[in-house]
Amino acid sequence: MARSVQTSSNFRDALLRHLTYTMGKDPEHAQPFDWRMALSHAIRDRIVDTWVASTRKTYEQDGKRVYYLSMEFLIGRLLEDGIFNLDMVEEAKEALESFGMDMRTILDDEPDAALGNGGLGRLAACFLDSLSTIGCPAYGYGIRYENGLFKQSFVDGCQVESPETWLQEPHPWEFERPEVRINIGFGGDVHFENGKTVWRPAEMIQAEAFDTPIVGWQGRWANTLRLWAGRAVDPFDLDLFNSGDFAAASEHEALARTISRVLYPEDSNEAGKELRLKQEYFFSAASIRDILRRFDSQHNDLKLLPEKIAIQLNDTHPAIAGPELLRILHDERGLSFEEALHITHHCMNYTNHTLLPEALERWDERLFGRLLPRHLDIINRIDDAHYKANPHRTLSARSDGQVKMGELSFIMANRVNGVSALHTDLMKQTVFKELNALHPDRIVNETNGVTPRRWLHSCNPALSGLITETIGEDWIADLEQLEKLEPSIEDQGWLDRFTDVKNANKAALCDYVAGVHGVNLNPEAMFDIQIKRMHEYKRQHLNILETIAHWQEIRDNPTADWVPRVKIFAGKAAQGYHFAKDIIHLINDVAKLVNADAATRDVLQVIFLPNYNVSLAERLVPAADLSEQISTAGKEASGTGNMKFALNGAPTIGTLDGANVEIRDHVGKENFFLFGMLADEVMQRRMMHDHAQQAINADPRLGRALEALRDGTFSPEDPGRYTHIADNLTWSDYFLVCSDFTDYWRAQREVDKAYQDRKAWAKMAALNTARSGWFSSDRTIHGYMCDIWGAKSLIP
Ligand code: DL6
Repeated sequence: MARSVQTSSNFRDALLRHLTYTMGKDPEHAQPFDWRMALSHAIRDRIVDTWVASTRKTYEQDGKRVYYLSMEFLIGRLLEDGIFNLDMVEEAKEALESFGMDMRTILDDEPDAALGNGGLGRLAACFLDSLSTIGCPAYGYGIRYENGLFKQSFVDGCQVESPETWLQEPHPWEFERPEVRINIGFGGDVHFENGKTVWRPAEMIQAEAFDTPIVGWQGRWANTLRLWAGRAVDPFDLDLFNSGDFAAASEHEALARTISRVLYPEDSNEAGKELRLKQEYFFSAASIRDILRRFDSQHNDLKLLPEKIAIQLNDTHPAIAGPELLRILHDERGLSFEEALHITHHCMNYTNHTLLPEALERWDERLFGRLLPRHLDIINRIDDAHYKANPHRTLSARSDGQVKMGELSFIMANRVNGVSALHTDLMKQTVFKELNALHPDRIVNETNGVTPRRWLHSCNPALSGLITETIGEDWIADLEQLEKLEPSIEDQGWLDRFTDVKNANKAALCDYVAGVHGVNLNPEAMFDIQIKRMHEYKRQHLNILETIAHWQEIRDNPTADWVPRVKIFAGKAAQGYHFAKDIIHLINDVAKLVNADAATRDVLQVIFLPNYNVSLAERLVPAADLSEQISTAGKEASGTGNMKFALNGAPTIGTLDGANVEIRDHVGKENFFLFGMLADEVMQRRMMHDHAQQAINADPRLGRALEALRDGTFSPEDPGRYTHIADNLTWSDYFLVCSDFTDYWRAQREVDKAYQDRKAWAKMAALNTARSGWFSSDRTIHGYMCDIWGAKSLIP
């Protein structure tokens, strides 16, 4: 006790010191921003102590280091995460309160680091947390996007994009490393000189490192996230400036900075495509140089590389890292091509995150050759070597005038993994069928997971508290201990407390929505939530179509015993994906009409919350009653939102797709609302030319809902607005919305029925929590360490 008072007063001093000397403010006049910065610095100091000790230990022990290369790290806010991981919630709160400040207000002042699109980027962030918690020496490498993913707002129900400005204020978590600047070349030509191949790039951009420490649970270990920013080699042309051409004088700097300006620039035009490829090479090449520099500081035999480093390619975006490492080993370090290939192969591993053909990267070889001429030669030689060993031309990484990054990654990698059991099986049967036949041991499965620190302990403190009170706190770093909750679930008193937590979380969400968006949600209703990127395969349109049919049915019979529901959506559509943007518009139009309908609004509300990001998910996940995971079977590689909801006590309504399959196996089929075709049935159904019309003819509810899209019910001011959506679903319907509609409707009515028995529902929800322990990213990372990297924890 005495120690905690002591620590607490030390922390108060540290907070005041940073407010005074780092921020230069008197507590009397300090603003929430100043307090946030002071608190961040005080917390950061503690993290840095761990960070320095971890780095020192990594050098001393010279264990294997893991390098996670990812175009995205969707880390969100870091202050709350740091406070929770250091177990300093009470100290921080007390210290702030002693100055009359409210911790929630301070935490909410932090902008989200929106350095990712969705699941792939958030997975990378969960992995960083788990790597540090486990104590595996690791570095995340990515891009320090100045503007990240766009900010989404709605004007008349339509998505409008504007730049995200998370770096407008000082970012307290990063350390600029001006001494780590690496020149990255583009274009130019390749020469053969004095028996050596030399690439002379035409353009150079400098990559400057910014480091963020990532601390694990209880501050026992901290790894580094190193993000690269684009800088000009010659930032300023004094001659041009003196001649009066001020804009041209700084042009180099402006152009160099565009490389790290936004995530996934619009690539529907040539300039956008080129910038994207440049981004990929920029961060991959800088990372490889940095990895080699660190290796060289401790070793002088390149043959040791595979023993000392493991590189993980998060999707194909960093695939060029393979040819780059090979190029340096061969062209610059003098190894034979075969030896360089052998070493590179044993360092590289590749995670596939999608089977969608349009998401598998392919580059026009003219563009590729123009930007990376030497790499194109090297890819040809990799292909030749692979062909020599396995004479099958179809497996080529370069064919039909394209460079195929999926095939290249597979050929280069020692291990290739899928992200759920079903996805890994489908990968073997489809995209990598022939390559898998040639290399049958290369593909392994590592089902995704989520960090329990952020996705339960910190985002749902009331549930975390109840769990800790019931089974102790070891579950936070050993999530499978949640199964110890099962006996308590039989106790009605405990179950009532579980339900009270959920109700309080729902009430908090209602307050937030009312305060920020001016909409009053019914806290007594079932909160039915679908939050994820907007995509046809995720089928937000199936959800809204069922909502329309449900609304029509309530209007037919308004006095029946309807189970009140609030349908909540959130998600961004890619800027050029017009159909997905039209679905957002439709949901907003449906919300407008339904929420204003006096006959139905007590039992049905619809809301689309703008600007979905990590912080919004942290509010929504603990408040959910029902989790919508309704993708066309075979299309969602894994999903991770599905795991967050189950962990926080929201049963799933879902298809047998991605990790839903494993979630259902774990939570029990009686605690999961299954519907829809299976992946192989989907393939068969698509062969029927009239699958959609057959489904429409068989289900009058579906026909009526589609008719409401056609007759302008939801857009009287522009009656034709949604005709194309109805037509698409009637005449094409690639994602089989119509074919799955009837079964989805059935499953939704089963949900209604189950929700009416509130005790049984509470039990189902609590069992979802108790049985979701396997979905911790700690379990996933242990899998990678053991099956793929051969890396060890350095925490004793
Ligand atoms: O593995 C993380 C995450 C999966 O959970 C999602 O199912 C999957 O869609 C996503 N993949 C991507 C890649 N591109 N696409 N589409 O984001 O990865």
